[in-house]
Amino acid sequence: MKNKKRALITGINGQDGSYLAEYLLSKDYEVFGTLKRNSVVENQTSRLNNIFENVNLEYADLTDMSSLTRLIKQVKPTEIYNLGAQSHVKISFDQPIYTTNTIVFGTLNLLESIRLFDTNIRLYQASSSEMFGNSIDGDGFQRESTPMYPVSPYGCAKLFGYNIIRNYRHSYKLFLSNGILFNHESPRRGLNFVTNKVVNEAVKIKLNLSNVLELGNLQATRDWGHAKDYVEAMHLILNHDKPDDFVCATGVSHSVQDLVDYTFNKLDMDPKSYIKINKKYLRPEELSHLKGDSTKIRSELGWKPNYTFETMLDDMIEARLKLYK
Ligand code: NAP
Ligand code: G4F
Repeated sequence: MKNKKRALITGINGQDGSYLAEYLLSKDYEVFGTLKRNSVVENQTSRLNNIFENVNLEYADLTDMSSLTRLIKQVKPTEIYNLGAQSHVKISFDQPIYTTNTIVFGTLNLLESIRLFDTNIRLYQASSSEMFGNSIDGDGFQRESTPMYPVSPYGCAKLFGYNIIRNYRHSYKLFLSNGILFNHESPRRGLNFVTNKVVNEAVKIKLNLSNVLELGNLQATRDWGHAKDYVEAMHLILNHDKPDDFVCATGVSHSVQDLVDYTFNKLDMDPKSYIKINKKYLRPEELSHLKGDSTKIRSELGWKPNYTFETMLDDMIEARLKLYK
């Protein structure tokens, strides 16, 4: 009998970690994942409710290399997906050192563990479109070749992660790949990211549970896709015949105002009566526009998204309505 592939996912209880775990189980993987110690254990694994009995959860922290080497020796993974991070851009301005520790030293701790203990492991690195900052090619897109000038502590840390992956790949001939993923959302998105914040508050207003939605910059645009589509890209990237870096995006961009308008209109409401701008949601430096060209992953790996901006939001609105009703 053929041995099952073993995947270790850092940040398995996050949005992407939970969808990726489901996807890999459907592909007959044995799935292991890291949990960070938290004083409140209730709800920590709520995104894993569907598969809780089928995954192996282990305490570890990306900032603690000993916990990672212990896991690598114990689990003997064939693939590692490094999804763990302090992933909120605005919070990275409030906690720049912690954010940097989780991303920069987290990635290095994993790389050193692989280099020292098992050089056959393949590693996927969760790189981000936030690394581009406000750099845009002449045709309005960002792609693999676009220069990267990040505008947040989170983006700067992710750029280090991206570069050190490439450096270790070339220096030590390891199978290390970056997915440069544009924003992706789902009903499991944290409520302090703008899509699920808008959806959640709009649904509450609809049900008379709230009467105001406070937001920051409505003009910023993002290339929003569905997390379910993006975890499939992660798996394709790591199962390619060579390690490489890929942009993953829908190629369609919308403003935060478009997001608000679509969500409120879907619920038969006029957003103008409820939206209030609160400066506390503005960032010290804003990344204004993101729109990704994912020609490379589409042509080389056959990836394409199934969800559009609208069907992604429909899924999120439906899930929230179901929850409150
Ligand atoms: P998420 O929901 O915030 O999940 C992040 C995960 O990382 C959580 O499980 C979190 O655990 C864990 N984590 C945080 N600090 C850690 C540490 N010190 N050690 C170990 N684990 C730690 O983020 P996501 O949306 O799933 O994103 C997954 C990855 O992709 C992140 O690296 C993110 O930066 C990157 N990314 C996301 C997007 C996007 O649009 N979603 C786009 C590009 C790149 P707790 O919940 O217990 O804190
Ligand atoms: O939903 P956001 O917080 O996502 P952001 O900053 O684009 O970061 C996400 O995508 C990155 C990929 O590009 C990931 F790497 C990162 O981990 C994360 O998943 O904000 C989106 C936009 C921003 O322009 C922000 O200024 O929405 C604007 N916005 C307006 N009002 C708001 C709000 N964002 C949040 N979170 N909350 C607001 O009230």
